[in-house]
Amino acid sequence: MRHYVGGGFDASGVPFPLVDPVTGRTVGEVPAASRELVDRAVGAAREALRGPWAGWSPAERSRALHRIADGIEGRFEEFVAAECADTGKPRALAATVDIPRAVANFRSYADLLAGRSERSWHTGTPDGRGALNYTVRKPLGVVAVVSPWNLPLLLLTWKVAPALAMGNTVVAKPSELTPSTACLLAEVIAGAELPADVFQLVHGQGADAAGQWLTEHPGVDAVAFTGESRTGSAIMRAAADRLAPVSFELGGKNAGLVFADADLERAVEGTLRSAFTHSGQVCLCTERVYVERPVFEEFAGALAAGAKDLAGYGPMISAAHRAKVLGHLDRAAADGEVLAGGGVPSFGDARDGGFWVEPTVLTGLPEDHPAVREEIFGPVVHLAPFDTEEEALALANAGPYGLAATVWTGDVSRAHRVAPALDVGIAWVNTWNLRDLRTPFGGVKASGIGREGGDHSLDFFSEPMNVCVKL
Ligand code: NAD
Ligand code: 6OD
Repeated sequence: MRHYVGGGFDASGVPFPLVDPVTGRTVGEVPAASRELVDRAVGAAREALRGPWAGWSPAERSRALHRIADGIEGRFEEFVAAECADTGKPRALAATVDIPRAVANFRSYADLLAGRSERSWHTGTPDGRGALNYTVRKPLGVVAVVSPWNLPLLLLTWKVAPALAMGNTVVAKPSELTPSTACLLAEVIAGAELPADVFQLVHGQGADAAGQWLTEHPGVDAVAFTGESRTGSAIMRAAADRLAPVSFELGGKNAGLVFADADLERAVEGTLRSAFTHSGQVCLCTERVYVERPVFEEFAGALAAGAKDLAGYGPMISAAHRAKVLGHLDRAAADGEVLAGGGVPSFGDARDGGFWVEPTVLTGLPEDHPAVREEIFGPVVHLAPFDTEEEALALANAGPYGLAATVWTGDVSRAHRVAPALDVGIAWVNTWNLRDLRTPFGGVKASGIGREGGDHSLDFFSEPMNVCVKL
């Protein structure tokens, strides 16, 4: 585990333990960057803005992103193994989602950049000769990318790729819980023939550590962050003094709406996926499902049976995170009904030392209960009945978050009526987490600021400038 600063690898700093969530055992050490190293990383990234990188054309940067994608593909199995080791997620998930999406992140921004154009306007003038206005896109400068532990490489590259695409330099700080694939990415970038210093990597914790030192650094021109809403507030305060732009993808408490006219089998299968993928540790996961009353019992029975049958799921990321999830489950069991799970699985092997929680289905809790209102970020879903479309919308739209929602219905008019009326950034109808990387991605309310994806990211990571030429 090494930092990558000034074009070189560096293992300096007080080490902190890296823990395997599957067994709870310490499996390695990660050096925590000192404030001085963070300073050096930002300084090197600033210096790189004045180097050859500034002269690279969009086509050259596009080719560089493809080379990084090639580099990840060339070490695919290493990336998969590292992501599984850090997160404990099933191999199938890392091999079909995390690592392929990291490759796709670089390729899609590379392609978008290569085909991008800016607008121009002919403007009338009193002398009849006119003027030409055109837009120039400039990089923002040094971008800090701070990322979480749940989809470590996917979410890091989701911001690093468009930031580099637009000619910025990057200082990345991955989650202290999952640093391994970021280290591999630094090795790939180091070998991808980009100018030295355009990418820097520092490891360490968040508050009063590398994360905070980086995001409050006066040499950082913009902050792209994915993580908890509370952390977003702290980072926004840190960025406010120097008015640095921020792009935030934050927490969620996503609702699913199941109407009686839905294909129930499909709705159950989709909800099992949306609630329990990566043991609920995906910001887009469904944690509340509202089911139209005539099909509530049937849906609840089928979902609970499906949850009990789930195999091949992974653990919570850490002991502290599991304690938070189990705290919710204890209160929920006392105040409502547990239809499936609710406890810690027993394996009779080394996994008993890990941070496991059973896939859990709850019902019978009031809407203001912490388990229904707060983000749990674990394998826990609460079911409640509704009677009308208006009530379903009111329930889904309540609460502080507004990231994503899923609607299950067989009525096409209802689908088009309900989906846009949801207070979220992303609504899926009869599917979940189907992604087209060109579409706007992000949340409303406490779930984020700004949109990423496609041109939205390329716009955020650049400053448009108008040039007006009198003809
Ligand atoms: P977190 O906010 O605890 O940490 C995220 C990153 O921020 C880590 O790298 C951490 O070290 C750093 N950090 C923490 N405190 C900081 C500070 N004061 N200053 C600067 N950096 C700091 O989040 P997490 O626990 O790693 O991830 C889970 C959370 O992320 C959940 O709330 C989840 O919903 C959210 N999330 C949202 C999205 C989305 O797209 N909306 C995607 C993934 C995760
Ligand atoms: O799919 C994406 O682009 C994305 N940002 C997913 C976020 C998932 C959250 O855990």
